Formats: sequence, C-alpha cells, structure tokens
Amino acid sequence: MKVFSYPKALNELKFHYCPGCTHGIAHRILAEVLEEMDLLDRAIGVGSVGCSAYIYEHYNFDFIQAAHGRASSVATGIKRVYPDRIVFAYQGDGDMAGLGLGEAIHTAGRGERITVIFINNAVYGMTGGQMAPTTLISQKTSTTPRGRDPESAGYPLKLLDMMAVLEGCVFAARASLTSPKNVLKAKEYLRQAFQYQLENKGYSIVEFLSACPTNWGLEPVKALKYIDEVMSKYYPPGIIKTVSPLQRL
Ligand SMILES: Cc1ncc(C[n+]2csc(CCOP(=O)(O)OP(=O)(O)O)c2C)c(N)n1
Ligand code: SF4
Repeated sequence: MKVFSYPKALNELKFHYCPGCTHGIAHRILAEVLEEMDLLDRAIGVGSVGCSAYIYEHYNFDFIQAAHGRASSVATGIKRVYPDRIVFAYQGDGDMAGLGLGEAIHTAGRGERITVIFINNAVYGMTGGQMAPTTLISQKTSTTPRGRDPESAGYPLKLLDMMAVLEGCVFAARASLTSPKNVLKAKEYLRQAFQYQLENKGYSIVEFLSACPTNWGLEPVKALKYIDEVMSKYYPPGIIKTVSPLQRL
C-alpha cells in the first residue's frame, strides 16, 4: 500500500505560481522521482529565468541559478567537474528554445551527460505572455493578438524532435501534465531520463506540456483541455527517442 507523504526533496515554502499553473506539478514530480531513485544526496539542479526563476528556493538539495538561456551550459560545467552527481537543468520554452537555443542544441549535440526538463507552455509566461518559439499557429499571445501567423512569425519549433536527431541525445520524451494518468507518464519518462544519466549514456531530455492559464486567458480546467485537444496535436506526447536498453528501472 502506498501511503501519501510529503516529498523529502521539497521544503515547506509554498509555490508562488498562478492558480492552475503546472510548474508546481513539474516541481513535485521532480522531487518524487529523485527521492524514489534515491538520488537526493547526489542531485544538483540548475534553474533558469521565467516564472520558475526561484525554483532553487523550494528544494532541499543543491541548486544553482543560471542567467537567461544558459542553464544547459551551467549544468554541463557542473557535470564535468562532478561527474558522479546527477545534474539537471530546468528550462522553460522561452528560456531554452528562445534565449538559449544555441547553447541548448550544442549541449545535446556534444552528448553532455545531463538531463534537461523542458517546460513548454508555448509562451514567455513571466514577462507577459509574448509569443515564444513554441507558440502554436493561430495561438493568441500578447504579441500575436490575432493569432500567430506563419507568414510573418514562422512556424513553431519542435525542440524535442530537433534534439532527438542528434547522436549525443540518447533519450527524448514528451508528456503532458494534464491528468493523474499523464502525470504518472511524465514521472516515468523523467525516471528513464535520469537512468540514462546514471548509466553515463549521454544527453537526456523530457518535455512537459505545461499550462499557463494566466497568459492563455483560460480558466485552469480549460487550459488543461487546451493542452490535450490542441497543443498535444502539434507536440504529440510519447517517447521520441530511446537508445540502448536501460539496465534497470
Ligand atoms: C521585458 C523583459 N524582456 C525579456 C526578459 C527576459 N526574460 C526573462 S523571463 C523571460 C521569459 C521566460 O519564458 P519561459 O522560459 O517560457 O518561462 P515561463 O515564464 O513561461 O515559465 C524572458 C524573455 C525580461 N526579464 N524582461
Ligand atoms: S504566468 Fe503562466 S507560467 Fe507563470 S506562474 Fe502564471 S500560469 Fe504559470
């Protein structure tokens, strides 16, 4: 029987996110997976900019904050100095697919032994809901009030799929944080991503389709529906890439 308990990795500081924001769910499952895999003594997180900029305030293990778009590079440096630690970066789509795209791709290309948690809510949340590289066609944002038009704003980047074609990337999976079933899937993918790092296989990444009800102008439940019915069509959840079998899960 599983008894509910508060994750050891999290302290008691309340999350500051808007109602219905799924950053909190991502934080929680990260805590649970690290605890379940017995990695709390070895984990080092790297935060980025955006609404999750204060992520380091919430955990009871080592965390550092990187400047705009640089989290994958900072994680690389830490992992190279401390190869026995489990190092991950937590980056939003604005931070990773926009501000730090070059560094993010080269990190995957080099096959750095880090894990990236990529939170895709299809907008620059913290700064007012501007269009991000991942904003969907026709999606309304504060800078595309009539909806993203590919004629002028191009097409959304499928960052995960771009990473997956690189040889250095050994695991890429996408989950949506919309229901208990999908959250369990997200946990499973995160567990596999860390396992690849433990086995020193290469770069691993999980993308979580995440809700930003505030900037989407949707109530929380409708925002989750938007992920399932609209966003998941363009960014289908599932394992995009997995190489060599894992030893144990
Ligand atoms: C006016 C302004 N422009 C740009 C920045 C730089 N900046 C900080 S956070 C951010 C957006 C981050 O978006 P994302 O990574 O998607 O994270 P989210 O807030 O959606 O979780 C930007 C562009 C800033 N702080 N202020
Ligand atoms: S603005 Fe969006 S991403 Fe930021 S806390 Fe609010 S709902 Fe979450």
